[in-house]
Amino acid sequence: MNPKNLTRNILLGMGLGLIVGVACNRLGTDVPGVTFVVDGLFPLVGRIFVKSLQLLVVPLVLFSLICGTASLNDLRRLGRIGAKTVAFYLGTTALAVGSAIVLGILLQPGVGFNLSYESDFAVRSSPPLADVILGIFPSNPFQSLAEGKMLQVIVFSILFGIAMCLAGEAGQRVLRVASDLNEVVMKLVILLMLVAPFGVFALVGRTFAQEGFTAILALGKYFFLVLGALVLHLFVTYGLLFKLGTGLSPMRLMRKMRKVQLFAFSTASSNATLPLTLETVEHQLGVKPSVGSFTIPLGATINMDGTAILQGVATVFIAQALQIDVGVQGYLMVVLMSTLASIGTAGVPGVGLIMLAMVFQQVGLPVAAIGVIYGVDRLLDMVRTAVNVTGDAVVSVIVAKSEGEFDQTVFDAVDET
Ligand code: DAS
Repeated sequence: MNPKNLTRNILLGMGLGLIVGVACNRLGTDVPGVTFVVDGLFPLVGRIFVKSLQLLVVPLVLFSLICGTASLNDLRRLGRIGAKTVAFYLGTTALAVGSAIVLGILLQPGVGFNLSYESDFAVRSSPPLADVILGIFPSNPFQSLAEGKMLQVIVFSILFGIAMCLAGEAGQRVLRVASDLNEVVMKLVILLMLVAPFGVFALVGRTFAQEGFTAILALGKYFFLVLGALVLHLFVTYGLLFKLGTGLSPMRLMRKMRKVQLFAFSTASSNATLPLTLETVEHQLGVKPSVGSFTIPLGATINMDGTAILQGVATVFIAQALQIDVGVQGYLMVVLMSTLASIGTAGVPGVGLIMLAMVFQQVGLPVAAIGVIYGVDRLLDMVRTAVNVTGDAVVSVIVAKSEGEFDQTVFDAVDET
């Protein structure tokens, strides 16, 4: 499968999904066939597609991270790469939520919004922060793998890779097997991309069939402020960070990341997009597996700048709509909570609202008020997931280049369309 066509095919799937979805929304369920498409075809094809992607995530992270850690063969270097990566991830997340709060305070999206939140919105109980941090450490690696607990899989893979470095010839034999397995799993990713356009068609179609455009109009200021903040972070913050951090062209990065962003937009899941993000970062951006195999899985789990922007704007919006003065201390708590909450939550659809519940609980805002913004969240989730995966790629290139684990000829190669 030629990756050159992937972007075009995904765009085609998205475009068709948009047209059919809006048509179904306009026609309504009285028209024969609309119910079958909206409640049958779309969810079935969409779920099969996302499940098949999620199928790959655990083996891909396990083998790529074991190989990446073992190939570094230098514990000090691994520690340095880890420290740089986590610092960049948490730093950009804090910057994202902070800038979103400032924008919200300046533009006041919630002032005059007569908020009534008798909603049936029931947030799934979000784990207390201590449990989130504790949950990072696996007690049974096979259970972590079976349950797809990504941070536990990451911790286990790194520890296993380090042990392989210390195991001499035995470790080298395991490394050869793990490398071969990793190669096979990467081929599975390419195979799966063949059906991407169909999955994308169903996912986008269902979103627009269910939400249409009406919900957006009611929450216009909030919706477009989040959208604006996401676009600013994507092109200004990441553009500046990438240029200053690598001296390379941010536009070339964006062009090469386009299909990953479209994929993330369609699936609204960083985890589901992980196989494509890893393949693109290593084979088109020039990041060596020794770094990419670590930064990308970690980023899909702990780096969610787009989601942090939602936390910032939503907190200001709801506080303004309820005439509640959160205060400077309260907003600083929002920055801290949003940054820490992103550590323990996997990159799956809707996780942003679960994290928002954690933030609201911490700053004393009524969690039920989240129900007001629930109606337009799916579309915003799609956009912020595209921002999340772009942030992972930006930091990966910066860290790889700073460690000499970067192949500029790959980055400079002709852009895949
Ligand atoms: N859908 C999440 C992700 O996969 C982002 C979010 O819910 O905010 O990154």
